[in-house]
Amino acid sequence: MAKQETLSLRKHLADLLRMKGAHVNLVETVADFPAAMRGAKPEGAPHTAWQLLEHMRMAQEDILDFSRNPKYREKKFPDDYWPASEAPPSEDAWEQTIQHFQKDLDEMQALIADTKHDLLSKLPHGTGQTLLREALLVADHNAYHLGQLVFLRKMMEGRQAKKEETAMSQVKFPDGWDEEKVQRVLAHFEKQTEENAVLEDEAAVEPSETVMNVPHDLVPKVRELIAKRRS
Ligand code: NI
Repeated sequence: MAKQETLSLRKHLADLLRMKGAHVNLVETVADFPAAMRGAKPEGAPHTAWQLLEHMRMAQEDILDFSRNPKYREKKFPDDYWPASEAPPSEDAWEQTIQHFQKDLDEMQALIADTKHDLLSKLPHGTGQTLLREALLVADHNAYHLGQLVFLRKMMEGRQAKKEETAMSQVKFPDGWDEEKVQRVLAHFEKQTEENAVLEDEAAVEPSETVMNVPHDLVPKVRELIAKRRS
């Protein structure tokens, strides 16, 4: 291939690896991934977000190793490609995986950009694979699992919102009351000035009655008098 052609191919590969263009990139998707959702596996989902993220890191690291290490040793599937636990062992682990992933991606890109490496010749320690094939494999694998991560997050956030909505609508009202009536009463009292409130309280007092302040210890006596008078 003419030099100019490989430069442009190398540039396309770099963009593909960076997930520029059609996709959101990994950091955007996982940097603020809600911590409580990182180890959660909602019904129907094959993996947790942590499993997908770690799997992406492990697979990329493996492909990078194969692409540049003449002493490459084949890994065991699935143990060397999937994490042991569904949830990250710590908050730090999530962050470290993102950083590790970024570093390996940078190194893969550097490998592709370096014109000392031929993109199309067979890797000496492989069985026919080329650097071009390995770069495409990384980009394809990352794009596939990144799509799963985005979907998983949207699904969990959707379910969370639905749960909160249901919880709100399940507030129990006493007989004759509903959300609308509560709102009307609240609005009424908020509008009232203090003066109006006093007038309204007084309106509940019968013309033949008087409201007065009575010391606490006299209350039983007063009640007795009222009871006597009524009987
Ligand atoms: Ni995979």
